[in-house]
Amino acid sequence: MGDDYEGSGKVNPNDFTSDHRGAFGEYGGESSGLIDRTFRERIVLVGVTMPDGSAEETDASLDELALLVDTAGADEVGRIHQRRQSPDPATFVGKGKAQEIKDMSLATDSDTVVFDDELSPAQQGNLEKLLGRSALDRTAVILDIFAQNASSTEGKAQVELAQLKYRLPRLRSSARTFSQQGGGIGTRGPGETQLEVDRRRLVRRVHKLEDDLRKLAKNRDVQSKARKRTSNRRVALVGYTNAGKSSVLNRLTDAGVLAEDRLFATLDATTRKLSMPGGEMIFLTDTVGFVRKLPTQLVEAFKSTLDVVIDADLLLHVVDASAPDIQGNIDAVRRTLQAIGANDVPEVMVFNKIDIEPDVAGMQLRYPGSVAVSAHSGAGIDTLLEAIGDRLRSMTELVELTVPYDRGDVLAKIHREGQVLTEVAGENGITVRARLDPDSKGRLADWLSGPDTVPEAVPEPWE
Ligand SMILES: Nc1nc2c(ncn2[C@@H]2O[C@H](COP(=O)(O)OP(=O)(O)OP(=O)(O)O)[C@@H](O)[C@H]2O)c(=O)[nH]1
Ligand SMILES: [Mg+2]
Repeated sequence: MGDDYEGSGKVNPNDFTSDHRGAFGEYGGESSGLIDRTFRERIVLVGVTMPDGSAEETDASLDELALLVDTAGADEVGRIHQRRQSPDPATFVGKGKAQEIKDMSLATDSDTVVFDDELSPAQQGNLEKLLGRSALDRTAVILDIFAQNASSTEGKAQVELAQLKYRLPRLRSSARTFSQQGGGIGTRGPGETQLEVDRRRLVRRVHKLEDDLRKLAKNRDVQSKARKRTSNRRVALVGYTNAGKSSVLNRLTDAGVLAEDRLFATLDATTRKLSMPGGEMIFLTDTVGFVRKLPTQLVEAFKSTLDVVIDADLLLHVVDASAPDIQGNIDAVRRTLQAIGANDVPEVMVFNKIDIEPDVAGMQLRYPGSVAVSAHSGAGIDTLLEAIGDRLRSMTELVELTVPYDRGDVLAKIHREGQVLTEVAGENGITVRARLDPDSKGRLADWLSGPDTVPEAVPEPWE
């Protein structure tokens, strides 16, 4: 391949001043991303173990990176590992290691070297000079996959914003110092022409996207407020990418959302109503999957989408029981939940794909209250529904209220907001025993009678 953009039908990745805007990724042309590229790039992967990590962790992370690279449409042809006290400020790995990477790249005829950790713009520039080929990091690969998979207006804007924030500081160093490369992961960056003009254009674009996203988030906020008013509980599906979150949503609600054997198939949040066996309605939301070291630019850009997770009453943490490193995946998800501020939301662990891997007893022991299911066969789905109901109920209080006969509106409100267990007509009105969440209890405080919290362990005097 070469710099033959003219007549090749491709858009010149260095010409991002053109006016048309296809999908995002516009700045680099090739708007459809990597999967339909005309060749599969050959990639050497580089992992560095710092003192706070282990060689096994680096290996698991590199296995995941290989999957990400494959999803982005390229092949791993070699792998290099180094232990270091700290990253080299100039080249991330040591000079000797860099030479080793170059030798392996030549021996394997690789096009690109992908580092498992984020490279600074300077490191990236230096490495490209040293290696004579593209030097990318995990973040660039993940951004590229997101770029391919985004389909909604909001999803596209979020990914484009994350890409721009990643690219802006790298504008200078992404000006290629070698010319034999064209196309491929990460090359869809602006070239060296009119650098400052280009930078200003990109900054303007960042502001426009942030503005658009704010408006979209406002809209979402209105919808979510409307949902809050109904006081239906909100449950969010979270988990490692490809664990089966969308499949579980489909199994529970006939949502018909895309479920595919592909990393990051879902980028947009989809919410469906689910009617529980006890009759109450809940909102169930499917959202983007997580991986190790999810780029901060993406987490920030996807903030409004991830708000559904933070605001949820309960998380269903879906785990692929057939994955090679289950615990590593769980830890990666937990770390991301922590990063977005959702680590306090109660969680039910759901071990999925038990049709492939039925032996989950060990994991279930480690995670009390977890459920084993198969979204495909439907096994365990009833137990999952029960577990959701139980957990949600355990978060509500059993209270007693007395409502005068002329306040049918209050009675209706109790029915709407809580779960009514008994209604007894008395002298002063109707005495209702109901389960209410703390918000509803506050709104209905005027009508609380008797002990305002009924201890569940003591059935008297109502049972
Ligand atoms: N055998 C088996 N495969 C499953 C099961 N659940 C999901 N899968 C498959 O696993 C793959 C991923 O499923 P999705 O539902 O798309 O997973 P996801 O967690 O939504 O993935 P992302 O949105 O990409 O993060 C698909 O190929 C599904 O068909 C299951 O219970 N058993
Ligand atoms: Mg999905």
